Amino acid sequence: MREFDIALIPGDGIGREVMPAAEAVLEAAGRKYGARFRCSRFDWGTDFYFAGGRMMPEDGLEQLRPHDAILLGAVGHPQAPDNVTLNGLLLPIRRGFDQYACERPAKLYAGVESPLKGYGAGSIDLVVVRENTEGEYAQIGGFLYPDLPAETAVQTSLFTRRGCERIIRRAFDLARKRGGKKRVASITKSNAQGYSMVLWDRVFAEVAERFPDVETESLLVDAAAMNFVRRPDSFDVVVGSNLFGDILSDLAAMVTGSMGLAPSSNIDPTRRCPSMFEPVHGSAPDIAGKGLANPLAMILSARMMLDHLDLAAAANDVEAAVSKVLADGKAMPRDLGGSAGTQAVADAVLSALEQT
Ligand code: GGG
Repeated sequence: MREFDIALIPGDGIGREVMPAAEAVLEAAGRKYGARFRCSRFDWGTDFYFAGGRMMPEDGLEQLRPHDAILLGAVGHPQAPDNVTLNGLLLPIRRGFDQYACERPAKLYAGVESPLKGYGAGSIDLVVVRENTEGEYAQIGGFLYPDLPAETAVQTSLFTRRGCERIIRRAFDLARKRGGKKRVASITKSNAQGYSMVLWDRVFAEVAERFPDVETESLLVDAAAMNFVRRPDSFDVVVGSNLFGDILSDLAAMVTGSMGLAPSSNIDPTRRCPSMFEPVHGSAPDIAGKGLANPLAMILSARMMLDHLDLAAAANDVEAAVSKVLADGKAMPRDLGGSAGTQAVADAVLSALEQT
């Protein structure tokens, strides 16, 4: 029996509703494949912030460090500034544990309709690889003359050769591993960002030379957004900076059906620190507390965690169970045009998992 210590941070809003679905799926997959997940729950997030002024304790990273992996639900609350919730929890974990590789797959499943005409099951299948520790999220800057007419904000992006090189290399490795189109698209804006993105482009060209078997293209981020709509089926691996990757992964989620299907990993490939897995979606306060949220993005994030923990067979079964539920269409979540609530969708996945 393989044993794993998993830290659960349900967080805010629907994060708390979709987390139990992932826990139940982990338990079921573990039973089937001889793995035990010892889950410890950390009730950090905006309630913790309202009570004590911090999104997580000062020693939060030290509490998380001994775990094999972290599952996170969502962060964000209408009564708390978004920069506080993000900078108080998610970003310190990503940076503190050097989780530099954020991978966000987007796949058009059978039973799910793309808002774009003419795309069938499997025709869109891409992964956005997002740099996760620097770039536009570096939080370097400040305010000058606050609340005066001359109020000024300065924000600096940070692009290092090491940071660009390691994420771009990861994207090429992934294109080889996926064994599909073997194509990497680099997202840039070097026409306007004449330093940071010029370095990015230069490093991309250098890394590409080491992967002659992988096809490449370089797209300005605006052209990439257009082409995600115009020819989404042409993409395989798409590598971008922290901000560009974040924006394009929402677009990728929507052209493959819904944000409710979009999982995400935050990986430290050296495995020195625990990696974190979370749905791309946020806390969705408009539907929170009503049992309506689609748990599939959370379940598919747990699937990515299983894969990271070298439980590939269990991960494949979870993906097969989700595919079956979507193809059957009997327990379709509301964001995909059905009427099934969180529990009904989770139950359907569990029952499909038993049958696979
Ligand atoms: N599922 C985690 C979550 O709540 N994400 C919302 C969010 O604002 N993420 C920002 C980011 O990934 O950059």
